[in-house]
Amino acid sequence: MYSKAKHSQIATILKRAVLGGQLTKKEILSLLETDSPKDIYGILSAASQVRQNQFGNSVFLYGFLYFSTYCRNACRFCYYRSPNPEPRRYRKSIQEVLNYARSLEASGAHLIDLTMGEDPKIYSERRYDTLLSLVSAVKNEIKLSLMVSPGVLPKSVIRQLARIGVDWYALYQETYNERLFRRLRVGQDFSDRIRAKRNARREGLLIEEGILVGVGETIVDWAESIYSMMKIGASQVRAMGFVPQKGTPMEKIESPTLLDELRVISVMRLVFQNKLIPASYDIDGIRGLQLRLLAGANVVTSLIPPGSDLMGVAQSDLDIKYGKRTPEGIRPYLRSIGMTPASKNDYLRWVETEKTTMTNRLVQGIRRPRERVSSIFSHSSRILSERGIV
Ligand code: SAM
Ligand code: MD0
Ligand code: SF4
Repeated sequence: MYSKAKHSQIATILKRAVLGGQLTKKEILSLLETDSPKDIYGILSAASQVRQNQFGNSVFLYGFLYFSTYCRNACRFCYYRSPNPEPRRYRKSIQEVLNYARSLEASGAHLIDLTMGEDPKIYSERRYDTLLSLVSAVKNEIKLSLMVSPGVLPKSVIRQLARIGVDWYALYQETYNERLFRRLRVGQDFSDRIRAKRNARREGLLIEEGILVGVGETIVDWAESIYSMMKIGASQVRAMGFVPQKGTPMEKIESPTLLDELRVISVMRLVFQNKLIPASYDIDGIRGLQLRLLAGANVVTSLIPPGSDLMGVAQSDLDIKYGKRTPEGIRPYLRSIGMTPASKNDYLRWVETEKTTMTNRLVQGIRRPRERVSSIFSHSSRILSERGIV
């Protein structure tokens, strides 16, 4: 039976969250656990209000360049797992990637997410030169923020990415339940994946963390994961509803309900008040954006250059051919739901402020030799002045 006491406890948590208060792990769990429609509605509204307070109606737009669809891994949920004969495998050249990146820049993206599978060709190189030269080439030519989503890289390569001037390292744990992790990411090491993110943080990169919803996790796992993503210092956090993929062992598993994904997104917004939360085009296409944004998301991700032969991840070919899945293509839709794309400077300013915040947190939280810390500082202030922000 649902008690009045429980309802008033949730109302108190929400009031505090809307005023910017921090939530404990227990409180996060209470919000996720409730199945009272009235409370769920309250949580979604509170999250919407926090998003509005922090970012207004403005939305950031991320271009997505999946430049190599080869992968040495066999994640059970993923279309691109190595044993799957279904996906079209390609590896784009630097010139091709530059053309796509120019097209995304012209279309109004704020960031370009350079993504690959753990491509065995690239992962067999001692210094990862193919990856580093591709990222450098994009950095030199494109004046947008860059995210790299390359899988688990050695520390030395992460350091090189930071030196090149990449802003973000995206690496999703999928779940902080280690047993479930091992079932999903077969043969991969839970701690190695965490360590790579810590290394990226120490090099001054921002990190994006994420969980999958609907892959056999429990509500307690959601709470643990959200709490752990906060502890690791993520600046962007996502919840991706699982989409079953042809040719994979999870082909017959159904997607979670949209409400489940929205519940996780909304609690993320209450916890990560001023951080970024994506609504991915890759899950439900354009129609899926509105509710995710209302639940607290403030970034639309997985926008792909018009007419390209690049692929998405969970929706590998949805809306790509006719250029609907582009920053330009979704602008009228965003306006129709009362949202507007942010300016380029708004985004760059957010990133640089966040870098300073995260660097300060690192300096306060970890005792490190002086030189390392000061090199992070000088790196961050150099970028700010290069971009004309300070
Ligand atoms: N290979 C790199 C890696 O795994 O970190 C980068 C690829 S990243 C784009 C792949 C992410 O997409 C996964 O971490 C997962 O969160 C998400 N994803 C993959 N398959 C999915 C599916 N079937 N449904 C929903 N999300 C999926
Ligand atoms: C997305 N398809 O944003 C992309 C991808 C990788 N950093 C992101 C999962 O939904
Ligand atoms: Fe490879 Fe990434 Fe897919 Fe796993 S999620 S199979 S690492 S592309």
